[in-house]
Amino acid sequence: MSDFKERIASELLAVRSRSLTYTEAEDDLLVRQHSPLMSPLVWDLAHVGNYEELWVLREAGGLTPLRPEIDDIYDAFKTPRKDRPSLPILGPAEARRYIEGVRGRVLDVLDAVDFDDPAPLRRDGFVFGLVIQHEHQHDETMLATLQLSKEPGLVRDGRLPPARPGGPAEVYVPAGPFLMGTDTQPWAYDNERPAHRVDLPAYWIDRLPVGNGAYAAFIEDGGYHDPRWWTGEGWEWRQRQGVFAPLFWTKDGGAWHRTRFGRTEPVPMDEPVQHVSWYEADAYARWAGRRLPTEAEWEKACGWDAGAGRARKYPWGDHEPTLELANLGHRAARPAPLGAYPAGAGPYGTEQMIGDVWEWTGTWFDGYPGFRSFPYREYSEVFFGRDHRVLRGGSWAADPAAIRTTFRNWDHPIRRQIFTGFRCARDAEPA
Ligand code: AVJ
Ligand code: FE
Repeated sequence: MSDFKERIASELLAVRSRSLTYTEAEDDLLVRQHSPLMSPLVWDLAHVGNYEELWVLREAGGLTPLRPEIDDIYDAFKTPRKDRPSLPILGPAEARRYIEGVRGRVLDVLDAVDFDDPAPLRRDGFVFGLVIQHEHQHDETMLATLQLSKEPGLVRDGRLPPARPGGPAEVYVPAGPFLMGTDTQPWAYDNERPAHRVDLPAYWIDRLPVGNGAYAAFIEDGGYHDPRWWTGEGWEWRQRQGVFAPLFWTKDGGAWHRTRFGRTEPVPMDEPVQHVSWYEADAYARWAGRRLPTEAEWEKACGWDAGAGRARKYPWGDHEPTLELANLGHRAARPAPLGAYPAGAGPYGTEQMIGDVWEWTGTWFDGYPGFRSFPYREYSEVFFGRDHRVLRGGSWAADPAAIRTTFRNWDHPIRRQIFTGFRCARDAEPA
C-alpha cells in the first residue's frame, strides 16, 4: 500500500478505536436514550458502520448491500432522533459485529481503489475522508451523550499547558479581501467550497475565547434578567427554558460549580466558557458592548496570511496540530485554560481558535456563492437557511482529522449540550 493509503488505514483504525471506547459501557447505557435530542449510543455506533457501507462499499466500491433491511433505521433523515429508541435497532453485540464486517471489506476497497480515478468519490481518497470525518463527528456527539448520561466513565485527565495571563484582549484585523473556503483541501466538504473572495472592513476580534470568569461577571451583573441584551427570540427562549447560567452550572455555597461526566468541581474561571447556546453568546456580546464575529471575520482571523496572499490550513501554518499548538482529540475532557497555546497563534495574533471550544458565529449556515452539493444534499444543503448558526474551530473533543481553518459546523441556536463557547468582535472605528 502507498504511504497515503497506510495513513488512511491508520486513521480508520484510530477513529474506530475511539468509537469502541465510547461504547464500552454496559448494554443498558448504550440502548437508553439520555435525552430526546440525542440518539442511543448504540444507534450512533451502527450508523457510522452503515454510512461506511453505503459510501465506501456500495457507492465507491460497487459492492452489493450487506444488510439493506437496516438502511432506513440508520438513515438520520428517515428516523428522527426521538424515534430511534423505538426502532428495531441492532443491539450492542450485533452492532459491533456489523461494523466490523463492513470495515474488513472497506480495507479491501482501500487496497484496490485507484486514487487517480477521476470519479470524485475515489479521487484523492475522498470517500475515506468522508467516512473518517463522519465517524469523528459522531464520536463527539457520543461524548456529549455520555456527559448527559452522568456516567463518570470517560473523564480523561491528560495534562494541558497552563494558563498564560496578560496580553492584549483583542487583535486588529485590517480591512481587505481574503480567500474564504477552499478549492484545494482534498477532504473538504461541499459546504467549504468553492474558495471565493470576501472583502471585509477592518475589525477587532478577541484574542481568546470568552472565559468562565468573564461570563460569570455577565451573570452577576444580572445579564440573564435584562431583556436589553437579548434578541426577542433569545429572551423568549431564556424565559421559557428558565435558563440562568451555562448548562451544567450550579451555584453552591456562593460559588459556581459545574457537573460534567458525573463529577462536580468549582468552575475554573480561567477556562473558556462552554455549554452556552447561541442566544446566550449573543446576549453576552451585547452586554459587553460587542457582537459575535461573522463567519467570514472568524475565518480571516484564523488563517488568512495576507503577506503570502494565501490561507493557512491552521492558524499557525499548514502542519498538523501538536500538544503545543491546540487542544484537540480528547486528551483531557475540558478546554485548556486561556492563553495556553501561544505557539498556536494565528496570523493576526488570535489564539485558541482551533480546539478547546466550538465558537458560535453571527452567521446563518448557508452555501457559498457557487455551492454545489456533493456527494449528497443531506450532508449540508438541506440545513441551509435560517435554522442553524455556524460554529467554527472545533472543540477539545474534536479530532485533528476533522478540523481545519475552513471547516464549518452548524447547529440550532438553542443547542447547549455540545462543547460550544464563543469569542466577541467589534467594528473598527472609521479612520
Ligand atoms: C456537521 C456535526 C452538524 O453530526 O449532525 C453527521 C454531521 N452529518 N452525520 C451532525 C453529520 C451526518 C453533523 N454536523
Ligand atoms: Fe451521521
